[in-house]
Amino acid sequence: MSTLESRITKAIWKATAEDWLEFSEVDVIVVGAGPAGLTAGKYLAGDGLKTLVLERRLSFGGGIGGGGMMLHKVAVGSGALHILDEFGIRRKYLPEFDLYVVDAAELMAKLAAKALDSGAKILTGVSVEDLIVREQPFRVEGVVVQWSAVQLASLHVDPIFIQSKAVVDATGHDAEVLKVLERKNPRAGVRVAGESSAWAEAGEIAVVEKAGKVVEGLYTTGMAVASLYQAYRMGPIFSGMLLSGKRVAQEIRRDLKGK
Ligand code: 48H
Repeated sequence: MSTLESRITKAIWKATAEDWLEFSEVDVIVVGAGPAGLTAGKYLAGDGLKTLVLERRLSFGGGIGGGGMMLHKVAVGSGALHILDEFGIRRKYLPEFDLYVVDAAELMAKLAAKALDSGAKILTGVSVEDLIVREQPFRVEGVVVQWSAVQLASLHVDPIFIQSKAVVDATGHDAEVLKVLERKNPRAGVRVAGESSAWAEAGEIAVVEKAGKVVEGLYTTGMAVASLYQAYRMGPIFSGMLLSGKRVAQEIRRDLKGK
């Protein structure tokens, strides 16, 4: 019998390889495990779409964990209460402000847990650095990925590929995937305008209304929407992020499943 040490190594290699073989071709890749990406992941997987969430960091939650200026609560408007219910997230209503507040830790943990329970696969420590594209018509057919650690070490290591029917830019303020599209594929005609200053009500509405398809095969949700369309920022209120994630999932379901 092999030693425990060698069995640990073999078990990890085998199960990891099985996952990468299974998830090297999926229906939807969500780039970024922040509030918008995790919400999208939950609804996409719940709709029966094979969904892979790729996250650069070794944790999920994106900007949730920082709360509002490091305070451990974030605000949520009443329009997203049904999503909090679907994820089992507790909240407190403050009538004097007509706002709900949730614990940042609970929001992060339960968004991720529900996405996983719905069947989404979340891989952390993986960065999306480029897109797979085709022409006539121009379309996106997957992503190019690298270990985040390799990027951080500035090592010259060639990345590998993951094929998908849809890619979602849920990378937040930086809109990293959309910027790759803009920089490397000018024929796609997409310009990332950069977000506007703060106007919470207008920003909350825009990130939901404008979430969706950007070019064939590429969609966006969350703060990346604000960056793309120069919409206003809203600060630490997360209803728009949750609703935006749900909205993009609905559009992808319609496009891929016809309903
Ligand atoms: C893999 C990547 C890559 C990459 C980034 O920033 P996020 O929380 O994004 P959203 O849109 O879900 O939520 C935005 C919200 O947190 C926020 O900042 C708000 C509401 N601001 C308002 C205001 O006024 O400031 O999450 C994005 C995630 C992060 O975890 C990144 O690490 C990850 O995406 N990520 N993952 N490959 N190339 N780029």
